[in-house]
Amino acid sequence: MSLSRRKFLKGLATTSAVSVIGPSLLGSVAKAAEEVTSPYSADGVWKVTGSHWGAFRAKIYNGQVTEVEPLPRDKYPTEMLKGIKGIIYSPSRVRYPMVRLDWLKRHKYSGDTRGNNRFVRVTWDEALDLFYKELERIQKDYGPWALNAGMTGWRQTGQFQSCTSHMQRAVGMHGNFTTKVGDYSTGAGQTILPYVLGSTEVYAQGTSWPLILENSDTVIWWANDPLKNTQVGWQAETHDSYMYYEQLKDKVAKGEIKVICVDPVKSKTQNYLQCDHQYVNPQTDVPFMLGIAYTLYTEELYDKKFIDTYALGFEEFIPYVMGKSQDKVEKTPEWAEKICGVKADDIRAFARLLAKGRTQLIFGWAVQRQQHGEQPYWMGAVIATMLGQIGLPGGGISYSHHYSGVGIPPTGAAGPGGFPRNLDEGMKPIWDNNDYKGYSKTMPVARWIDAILEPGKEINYNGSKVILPDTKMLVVSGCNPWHHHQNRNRMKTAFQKLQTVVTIDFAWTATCRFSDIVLPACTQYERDDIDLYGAYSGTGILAMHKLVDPMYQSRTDFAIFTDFCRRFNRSKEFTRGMDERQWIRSLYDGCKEANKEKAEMPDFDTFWADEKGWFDFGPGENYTSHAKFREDPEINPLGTPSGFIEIYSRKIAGYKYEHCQGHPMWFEKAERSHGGPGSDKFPLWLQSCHPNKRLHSQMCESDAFRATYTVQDREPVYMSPEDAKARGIKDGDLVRVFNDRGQLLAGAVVEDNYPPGVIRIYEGAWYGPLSEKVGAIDTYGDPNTLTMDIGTSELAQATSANTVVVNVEKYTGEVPPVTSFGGPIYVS
Ligand SMILES: Nc1nc2c(c(=O)[nH]1)N[C@H]1C(S)=C(S)[C@@H](COP(=O)(O)OP(=O)(O)OC[C@H]3O[C@@H](n4cnc5c(=O)[nH]c(N)nc54)[C@H](O)[C@@H]3O)O[C@H]1N2
Ligand SMILES: Nc1nc2c(c(=O)[nH]1)N[C@H]1C(S)=C(S)[C@@H](COP(=O)(O)OP(=O)(O)OC[C@H]3O[C@@H](n4cnc5c(=O)[nH]c(N)nc54)[C@H](O)[C@@H]3O)O[C@H]1N2
Ligand SMILES: [Mo]
Repeated sequence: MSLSRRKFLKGLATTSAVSVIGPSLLGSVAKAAEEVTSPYSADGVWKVTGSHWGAFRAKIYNGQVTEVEPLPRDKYPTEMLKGIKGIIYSPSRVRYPMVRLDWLKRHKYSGDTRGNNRFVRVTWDEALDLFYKELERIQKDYGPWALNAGMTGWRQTGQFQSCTSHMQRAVGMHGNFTTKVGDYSTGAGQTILPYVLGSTEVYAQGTSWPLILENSDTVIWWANDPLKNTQVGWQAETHDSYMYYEQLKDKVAKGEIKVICVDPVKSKTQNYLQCDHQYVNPQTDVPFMLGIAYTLYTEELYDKKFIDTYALGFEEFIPYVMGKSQDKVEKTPEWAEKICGVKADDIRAFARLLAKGRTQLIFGWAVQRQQHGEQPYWMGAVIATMLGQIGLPGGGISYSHHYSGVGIPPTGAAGPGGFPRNLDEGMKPIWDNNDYKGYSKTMPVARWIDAILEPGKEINYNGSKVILPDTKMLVVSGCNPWHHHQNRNRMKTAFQKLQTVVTIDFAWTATCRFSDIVLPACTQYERDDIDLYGAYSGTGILAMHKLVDPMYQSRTDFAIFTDFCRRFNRSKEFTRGMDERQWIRSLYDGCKEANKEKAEMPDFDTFWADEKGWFDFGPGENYTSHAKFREDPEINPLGTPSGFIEIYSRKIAGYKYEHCQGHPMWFEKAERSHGGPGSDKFPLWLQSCHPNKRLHSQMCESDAFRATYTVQDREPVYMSPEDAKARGIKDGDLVRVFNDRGQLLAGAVVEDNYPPGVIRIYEGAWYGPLSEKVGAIDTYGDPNTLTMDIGTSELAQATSANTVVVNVEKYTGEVPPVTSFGGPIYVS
């Protein structure tokens, strides 16, 4: 289709939208006049709602959100609230049910052109019928093993409108499907730590900030950027952590607490706290830590009594450190220096400092999102065990303080339940078939592309075998795999093999582009809901008021799947006979009942009508991690096989894996900068951290807000002055970033925060391929165009997104337009 035709059709879409707004405009003016009861303003209605970015109130005037501001309760709101309006009114909204042209014409044989973004608008009934027929065909011709509806992600907040649950319950009422274990966030960490500390740790409550501020002499932020990462939360974020960061900054300035950020990059947190920075070469934290362990051991700075009482396996581990086992290499600081780039004397000084006073170690998650990501986490636990402070306030180890308000004293209040993901007891799917033909029903989260490319392949996973299922069809809701998964060109090859892909979203992401049927959901700002205010703090219960009506032809996920279930007579079972308001009310009532000992929550109607917008559970109480275990390890054992901290795991050793053995070890990476494998050809390490001004790919579609950080309309690539100069690149230049897996255009931002050999492109940048062909350049700057798609090890098989090297050059070719935004090409 020619560009002019596309423009013409887009023009039509706008005109019809205007004509729809026309008459209703009058209505909403009249309505607005009646509804002006709010003390906040006389010329519009203010409503409270929530989001991953926090709770806020929005002004609605003439049926449009005109202003967004944080709740007065939120003393440290994130700048990202400025991007909210742009999500609702994004030109990249999914407006109508759409079906890919070639799929309509050639059906399951049309995979070769998947991604060409040419779509036909259909009615809701047509789209849902096609979707239903495809599920029928897949269950009939193949079986549950051929359907993957198991992916999850950062769906918007709200306990009732949890879109992935709506999709999985509805699709599950029709038939069974394959799904995943683990997640991209902490796949390696949550798999290794139960063997070592007895729980996943990564999602555990952490020692409360007041205790850390009072008791710690030293705080180590290890691979961690909380100033950046606690701007968002899994549930509406209170941002109370920032009050404690402020106090920490104050104590750093007064010399009362020493804070060190261990990171190749000077992070936002380090810049804010004005604290010490310990540079380490990327992906080499384990050698650094082995050098620390060597020092603690040889200088007898470790806590023998603690190890004897609380841990097992030190005897098996120490010979490795001393060069008496395995590789016969002594892990001296001099040995470590050559790999991790930290001077041997500095390693010794670091170790001595850790042992000197009360030390709180706090790990972030990016360091386990790399090949052998299990090892730095295990090794961190070993160091903490040697220091002997686990279970003390302000001491020991945490793997979660950068996440969702962990460390704010929790109230212990129960949040509202959610819409059920699974079938109710006794319900059976229409296709009641559990025969997976020998394929595994679940697979490690990041191995689903392997399954498409190599069906039937047997892989090791956490002590068992997984046989990758032969996937023919995908259903995607509440996640964006064409942002979250690694290696785009490999994904393209895999997607050509798929017969049908169905996506439900409100934003026309790259996942929509690579789908066959796309259904328009509405945003959370177009529906009612309730949420816990503060995921880990349990600060309150938040009313999420619908701000505006669903735009275009979008619907709530609940409405979409209620209608969908009508196709096979299951809509009553799906909804349990309740409408949206009844569901929200019942979740609220359940929450009120669960908290009755704790607080007197008002009835639902009072709660919903309250202008304040949320119910307050009051202040929380301080909590210390692992304190009970320390108090009495016999009565309160850890969840490890022995009940003790396992420095050596007999169970893991028994798996006989090459890349995860009986105790933590250093393994060289498949790709590593600073002299590591691949660096002769591609000398720069690409880290794809979590964005400072987005939640993954969410809000990238918010045009005006995106413009506050793009460079020549592209995603920024941050790099050191040295690397830029060596390549003749200046701040603001358009550059090409590439390796053997792919290439992308990005805009150079030159910053002192980056050391030579390290560049950053934030994950979640919308993939914008110049064409659907394998190898086509990405016009916007999605780092997963370049990343490697391999498992961390046989243990966790998690993502290794941060194991990748690349090169950068100034771009001098013809500049293509950015193709990521603006939705599909409409074809009639
Ligand atoms: N290179 C690299 N890759 C990474 C990471 C990394 O560090 N580096 N990090 C990984 C991590 S930790 C994570 S958690 C993942 C995140 O990966 P995802 O969770 O897949 O990322 P999001 O961008 O949050 O995608 C959510 C999608 O759901 C849609 N959505 C939201 N709410 C609703 C709703 O109510 N209804 C419907 N129908 N759709 C909705 C949004 O529009 C969006 O397209 O990315 C992973 N990928
Ligand atoms: N603003 C914002 N906040 C978020 C999110 C978001 O998308 N936006 N996503 C949320 C989600 S889903 C998750 S999983 C968490 C992610 O939380 P994390 O995974 O902890 O966060 P990242 O931003 O990827 O990386 C944190 C730091 O790790 C450092 N780092 C990377 N590799 C190494 C290494 O090899 N060694 C050392 N020492 N340091 C290293 C980086 O330089 C960076 O400063 O964040 C959550 N918070
Ligand atoms: Mo994550």
